[in-house]
Amino acid sequence: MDGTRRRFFQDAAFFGAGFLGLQEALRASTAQDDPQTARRIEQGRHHSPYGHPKKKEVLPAGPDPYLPMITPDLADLPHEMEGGVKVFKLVAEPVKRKIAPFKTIDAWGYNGSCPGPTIQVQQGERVRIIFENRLPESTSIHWHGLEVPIEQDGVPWISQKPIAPGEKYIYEFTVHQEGTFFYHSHGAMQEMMGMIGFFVAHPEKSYKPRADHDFGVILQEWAVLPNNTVPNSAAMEFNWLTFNGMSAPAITPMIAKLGSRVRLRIINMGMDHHPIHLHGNQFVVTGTEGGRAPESTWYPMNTVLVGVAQARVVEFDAKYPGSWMIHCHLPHHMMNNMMDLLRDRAIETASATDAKALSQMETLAESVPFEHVHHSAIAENANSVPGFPQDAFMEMGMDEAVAKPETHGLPPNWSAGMMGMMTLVRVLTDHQYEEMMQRIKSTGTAEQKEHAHGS
Ligand SMILES: [Cu+2]
Repeated sequence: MDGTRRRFFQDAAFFGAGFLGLQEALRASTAQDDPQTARRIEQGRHHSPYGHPKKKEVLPAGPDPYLPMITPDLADLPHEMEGGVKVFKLVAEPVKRKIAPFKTIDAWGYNGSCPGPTIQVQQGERVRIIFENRLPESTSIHWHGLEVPIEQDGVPWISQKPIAPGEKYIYEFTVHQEGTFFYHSHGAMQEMMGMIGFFVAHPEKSYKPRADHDFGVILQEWAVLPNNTVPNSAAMEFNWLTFNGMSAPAITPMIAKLGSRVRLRIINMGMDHHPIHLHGNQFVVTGTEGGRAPESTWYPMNTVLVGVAQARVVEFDAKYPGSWMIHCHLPHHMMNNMMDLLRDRAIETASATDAKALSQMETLAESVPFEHVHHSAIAENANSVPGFPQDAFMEMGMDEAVAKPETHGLPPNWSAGMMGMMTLVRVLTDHQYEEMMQRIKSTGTAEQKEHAHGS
């Protein structure tokens, strides 16, 4: 059946089923979409080998309720229902993003956010994205990993005309897959300006085992010259590395309950591959950018390489209380503003004394424009030790500047050990967890405050 005819039948199913409610409509749509489902329904009705089972066992049940994914430091894109279609409004525009307490960049993103807000749907749903381009140049949106008709693929000149500044464009398709997908501009330089967001399709039937927490992380890298705010989208070396558009220690920790099952979905839109490492726990990779992976492929690991354009979904049982670090393990991705630091060292130290290098590092560390920055101790003879300094002046504790409910109770100067692509999965006991949820509720999460501030 060609795309137009299929859509006609889907639309007919939706409009015809107006009074049946969304679930019925979804069932109808799924049956139209998926010949296997349709066959199953038929078999159930007429050819059951088990005689005459109860009705509810025969008819496919509606989609299972799903656990929404939380994207720390980012909002979800709201939607409205129109005749059984989930309608989203997405606006591409320049965005100011505060990636660290002392660094705001001029990125491009969606709906005032970079990365863009998270889209969450359920397998089988029909979605309409009313898109508006407020960028100074043409753009389009590609639905990465989703099997959509060619005219919805979002590639300029191939599947559609580029969307000019000020223009609107409507994308519409049925999501027949489950998994971790993303939306992004199909211009390479626009991608490197930050134009990406999550598109999560929750399964019609819950994954087994079920997860109790579901978190999403977008990996991005930025080249921003000192005293500049505009990323160099043509750069091959990066000095700012972010999870969901925030650099450690400003990234909001993920909060999990002791004994729960945690799912982390990680997607990468950049120039480098990132080995993401979790401390103190083994996980299994339960999915890729192509959807759920069969359980026979799961094996224990604690570092997963998330390549460019890939998604990796990992799950683990949170058996151990504590604040467990999760970070990219590329050494230069565990740093902030490394270009400034390395520029001084690489160029100057070759011809200068260690003392001069030391004073440069001190000047740089002191230039951080807020109070209560704590450094680790150094030895009295530090200057006489070949190789010094390495990390001494890169560790800058700034607990107060990055405090939020989710950081409550961390040890003093916790922020000194965190930079770049790095955050915590905080596994809390029942009591601590309830307390934390109360705290988040009463104070609001970082994302909510940011959003309220921005709008
Ligand atoms: Cu990395």
